[in-house]
Amino acid sequence: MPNSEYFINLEEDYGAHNYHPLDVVISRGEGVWVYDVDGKKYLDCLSAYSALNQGHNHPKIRKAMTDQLERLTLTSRAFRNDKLGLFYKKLADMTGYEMSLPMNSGAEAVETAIKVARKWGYVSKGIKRYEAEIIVADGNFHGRTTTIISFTTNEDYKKDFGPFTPGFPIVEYGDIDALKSAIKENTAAIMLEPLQGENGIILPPQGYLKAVRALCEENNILFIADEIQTGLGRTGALFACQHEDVRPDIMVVGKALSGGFYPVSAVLADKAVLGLIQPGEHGSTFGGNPLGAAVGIAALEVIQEEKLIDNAKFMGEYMMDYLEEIPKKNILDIRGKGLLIGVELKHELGGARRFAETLQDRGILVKETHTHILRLAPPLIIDKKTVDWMLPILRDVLLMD
Ligand code: IF1
Repeated sequence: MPNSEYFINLEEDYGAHNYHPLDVVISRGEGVWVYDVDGKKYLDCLSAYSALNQGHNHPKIRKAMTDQLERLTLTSRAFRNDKLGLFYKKLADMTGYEMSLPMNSGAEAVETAIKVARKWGYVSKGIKRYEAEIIVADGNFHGRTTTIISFTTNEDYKKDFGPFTPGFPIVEYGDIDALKSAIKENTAAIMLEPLQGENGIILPPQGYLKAVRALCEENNILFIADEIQTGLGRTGALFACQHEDVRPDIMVVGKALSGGFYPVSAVLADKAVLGLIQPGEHGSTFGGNPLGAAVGIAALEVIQEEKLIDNAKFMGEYMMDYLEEIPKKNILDIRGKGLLIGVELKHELGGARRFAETLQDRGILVKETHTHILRLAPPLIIDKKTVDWMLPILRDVLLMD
């Protein structure tokens, strides 16, 4: 049996080096656990950046997928299929949005939301053609396409990849006055993450999302929420915006929409917005395919049937209470919502990677983000017994020299 080193070398020799992964070679996953090629077991505390809210290889989603695999995988949207309508209905029933538009990756869904908001700006709001702007936030992460990186504020993500797409003014995240000043007649939308994941689990000030919602109302602007990472239960609510009782006009979901089986994303909105899209204006070969639709329905059912939202809330609070009691030897800050928790280490320690590697040795997989922050985000199916196993190990490692 080839060992880890063999697979690592293959990746290094033949793959583009667009990542710097931990050197753990995983070959099997079940629930909250993964196993490497040597059979060592780890708790997955990243959950593929929230795509695995339902855990690895969930039996119900797997069954939906294999059943569908045996019948029909792809029709293209040139023909209809007997799963897509059911997926639309499930999304509408569960989220309260009247319509949806399915895509594959998260970035594609964000691109879709941008196109829909621009069209709404021209057709409904009467913005002069090709002058529509979408305001975004400093520190945003919405994906990797050329348009999306046009408005990232992280140089690594955009340097050398221009020319860029215009039309995205950037304002300070969490500053409502900055947003107010950026609004112009040609503002079609504001696009935000309700909690910035990649930027280091950054929560906006209390009341910010509500104020954004009100500002959008006053100025006839669409509120687009990117809940690709925060949505579908992760923060202890179906959508993180719901913590402030906010309903965005356009909701973007992905990742856990398939429970990690297959890329499935979607843009959700009411008819007044999504109804503007006409045949031929947008599409995707695989978007809305029956395999993805079957997987999506099952993934959403698991969130409901297993009460993953309640569990995320309960376990998240339980973890947070414990973590806050750990002496602040290495810890600068702990913040988060539900099961999306960031532990920021003191910057003089020289980075969180060393802590991630020690946790790997101790059987817990986490990933550092922005050098100093450890992101704790286990699958939402995690039970108290497992959390009680994990917490003392985290404590030990967070107290190391
Ligand atoms: C990578 C980060 C997380 C997202 C939000 C859209 C997308 C993402 C809020 C795009 C994707 C992923 C992408 C992945 C790592 C991961 C990530 F660190 F890069 F930022 F989760 F925090 N909106 N996030 O978080 O979705 O096209 O990837 O399906 O790029 O390495 P995608």
